[in-house]
Amino acid sequence: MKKVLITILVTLAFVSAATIFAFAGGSKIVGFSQVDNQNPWRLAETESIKSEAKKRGYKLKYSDGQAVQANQIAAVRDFIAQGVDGIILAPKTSTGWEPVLKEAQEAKIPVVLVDRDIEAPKDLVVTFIGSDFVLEGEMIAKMMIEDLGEGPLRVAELQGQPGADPTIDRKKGFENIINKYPNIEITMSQTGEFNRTQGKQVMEAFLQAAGDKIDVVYAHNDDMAIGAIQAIKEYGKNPGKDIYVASIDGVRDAFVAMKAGELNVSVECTPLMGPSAFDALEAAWRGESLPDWIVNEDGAYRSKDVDQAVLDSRKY
Ligand code: GYE
Repeated sequence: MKKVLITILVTLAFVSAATIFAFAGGSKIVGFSQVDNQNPWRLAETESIKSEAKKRGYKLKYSDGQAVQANQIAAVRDFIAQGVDGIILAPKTSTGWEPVLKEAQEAKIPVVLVDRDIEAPKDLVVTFIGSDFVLEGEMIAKMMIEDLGEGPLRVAELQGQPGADPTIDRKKGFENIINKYPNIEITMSQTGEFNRTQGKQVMEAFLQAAGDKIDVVYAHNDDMAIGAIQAIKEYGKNPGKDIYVASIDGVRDAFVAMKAGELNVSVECTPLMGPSAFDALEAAWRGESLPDWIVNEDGAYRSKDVDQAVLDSRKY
């Protein structure tokens, strides 16, 4: 009798555990198309989405687009063909997504955009989760002016990947502010593709062309700034002192560089998208609608504010 009772109880426990698991997402499959993994920011985002999928019991199909939009479109098509329950997309560029998003919509697969927005009808996606890049560019320009004054300042700009939403808007935001100051000028501007190696190469070329005529480096992300810092050192100048260096993301390496006085400012842009991305998909599965844009709030840091305790508190 006792044995029968124990068997029943054990069976019940298993059944309820399985039910809880199914509700927690055990039966759902989610596809994640990442742009690339060329810098620590992207690695942190990939990790955030992978670990959140695991935590919530979803099976994640992951694709690295290797910085090629066509690869990402092919990956999304593949997710649709496999009949996934939802898609998380970190789109490289802001245009060219409409056809594949229509295919997802026809297949009734919700798509959540993370970290970069696109130009497409809003009803094609559940929401866009990301930072205000115009504001980030404005914050950089304001901090620079507070620190250095109203000029004359010659700014060398390292742009992000061409056609990407943060590249377009970080430039726009910075220009919104400096355009009010006739003596502040972007004298050189080129893409460093959001990575350290190319950031360094472009900075080397800038220094070769006009080493003594650069007052500021504005890099659209920290990783390019870190490459530029290396180039400035090799050129024989002091980054952070001879040339003011400012960038965006707030990755750990940027905090190391700020602590060393080589990077003057970094504006935060969180890559920790996992929890909010899955919250959005779950809302879509429940039939709820979300705002077009879920804005991540970001902070800003100056070199003088960064000590070991601040560095240790960073999560990415
Ligand atoms: O700043 C950069 C990354 O899209 C906000 O892309 C993101 C940017 C981020 O590769 O480091």
